[in-house]
Amino acid sequence: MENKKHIAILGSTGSIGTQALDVIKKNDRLFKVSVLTANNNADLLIQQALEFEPDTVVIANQNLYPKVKEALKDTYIKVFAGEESIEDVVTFSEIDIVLVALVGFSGLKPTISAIKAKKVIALANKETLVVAGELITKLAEENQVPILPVDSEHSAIFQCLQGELLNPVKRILLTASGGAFRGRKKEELLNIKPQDALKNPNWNMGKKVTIDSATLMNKGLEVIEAHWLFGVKPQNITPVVHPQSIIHSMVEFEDGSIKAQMGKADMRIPILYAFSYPERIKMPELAMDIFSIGNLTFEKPDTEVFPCLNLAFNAIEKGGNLPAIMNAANEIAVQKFLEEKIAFLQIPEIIAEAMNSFAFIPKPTLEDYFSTDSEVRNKLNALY
Ligand code: MN3
Repeated sequence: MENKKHIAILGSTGSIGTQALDVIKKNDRLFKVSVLTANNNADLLIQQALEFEPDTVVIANQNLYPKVKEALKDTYIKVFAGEESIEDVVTFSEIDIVLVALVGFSGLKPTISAIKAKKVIALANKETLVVAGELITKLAEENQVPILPVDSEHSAIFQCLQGELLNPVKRILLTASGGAFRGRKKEELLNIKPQDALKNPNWNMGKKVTIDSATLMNKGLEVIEAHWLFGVKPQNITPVVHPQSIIHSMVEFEDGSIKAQMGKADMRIPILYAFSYPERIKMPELAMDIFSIGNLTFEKPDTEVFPCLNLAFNAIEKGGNLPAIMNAANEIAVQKFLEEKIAFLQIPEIIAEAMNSFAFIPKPTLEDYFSTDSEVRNKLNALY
């Protein structure tokens, strides 16, 4: 009877994590939660653990261990603490799929560990591929582990590519909502506050990715992500602003055909597809009424007002540790903007400055990625 897929959710209290739990709850004859991990939100982790009864939970913040341990003392749930524990628990034999829904660079080490343990990776953490895409894709190939994209655009591309194994891709049309400030002029962005930037018109997402959407860095990170996931050259990846967020991306083939994947702007669709792949599972609330959609429109991104997109193209074209420099600078700049220590328009300036000033390493090792990341963080944290 027991042939449910066992799922480890890294980052279960975040936006993707909670939506993944909703998918599992509504399809509990197919999926079972095996591991839950959280950084600081002990209360929600405890609540999720009591509801979903995983084998194991990890609280990354060690100070919160006693609280979680005490709350789960009458259960069989194993409780661990510390970031290193996440790397261990993803290797447990009962796990089939590891959903990496951690924020930022912190997703890298657990992803490497899960790939080495030959787990199917459902990847919601784009920064892992941005920083170390070459290393991760090579490692996944060596271990014959599939990386199933959970980012909505990449899930769309992945779906468009089904059945097209032998057909070369002419280009990827990567759609973008345009973020909170689409159509604005630079002068209008001078006094932006975090709460203005945190309003994405279509998607309900975490803070980091919502700010990244507003600067268009999210699309830049996704160009790099698509390059590594699908082996398409950056010059053949074209960002398209599609404000309705109904088409989640497109693939253009040599014969002039363009395939698109459409659906509600609901992250549970790519989450469900990654969990059920290659099958499709019924989930009635995800259905979209095609007659309720008005026009679908497409425009070119404004790279003058939003320079982050070009920074990302530069980073991936030069390669080496430059995407890692860009990513670390972006993570710090976004955090400083959220803390109201810098202005919105300083975000791309800080990233560009970091990309020009830190030492370029053409062929980085894994250690180089970590040292680049911490050097950039330390320097920028000291400056701002
Ligand atoms: Mn996306």
